[in-house]
Amino acid sequence: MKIYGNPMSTCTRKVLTVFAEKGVKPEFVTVELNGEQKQEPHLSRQPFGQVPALEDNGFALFESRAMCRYVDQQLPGTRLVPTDAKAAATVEQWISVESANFTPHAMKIIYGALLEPMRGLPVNTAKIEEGRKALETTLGIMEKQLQKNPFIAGSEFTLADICYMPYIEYLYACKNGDIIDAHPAVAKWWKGVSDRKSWQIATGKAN
Ligand SMILES: N[C@@H](CCC(=O)N[C@@H](CS)C(=O)NCC(=O)O)C(=O)O
Repeated sequence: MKIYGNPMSTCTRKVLTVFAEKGVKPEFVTVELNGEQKQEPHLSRQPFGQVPALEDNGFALFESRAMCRYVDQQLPGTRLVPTDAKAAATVEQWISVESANFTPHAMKIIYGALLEPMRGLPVNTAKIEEGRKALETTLGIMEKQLQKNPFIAGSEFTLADICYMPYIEYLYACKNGDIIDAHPAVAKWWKGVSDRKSWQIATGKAN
């Protein structure tokens, strides 16, 4: 399988973590996020001009969460989305929380504190505060869940955990990790999942 992505991209890292959990290294083609992603040939792989995109023997796929599910099903090894209907639905529930109630708020903070300043704009305090306030509700709900369970969807590490990880890494990188640390069960879970070899590989800290 071939991944067209960028090593710094949150969505690319999700997919790379799934590969690493399976012990497989995909063929990786770097797409620079300097405009290359908005031009051909990449636009034919990802019509929104974003990374990542996947190719597998003529089959093409975009959207990182769809790619994670595909890779999980195609490669042997421990399933990151369980086959049991209730367990699978619980994983999907927490991935929905991630995509609707976690990531949009986290990205406000990451844009305001890191990505806009990287483009020469001032730190956007209003955007950061808006994101932090909104994330507080979600983190409170995650805290309750993680007080009772070692992983976000229950007793096993699943795709649901992976989906949150790239955004949490960037919250720390942009010096807003205190909102994670203020939730002890979330912070403990983050420490455990981010120590996993798969995450170390996906973020270039291990081979
Ligand atoms: N929903 C898409 C989002 C992809 C996305 O936002 N990619 C970012 C990098 S993490 C990107 O390509 N940014 C550059 C751009 O939007 O031009 C997915 O999950 O794959």
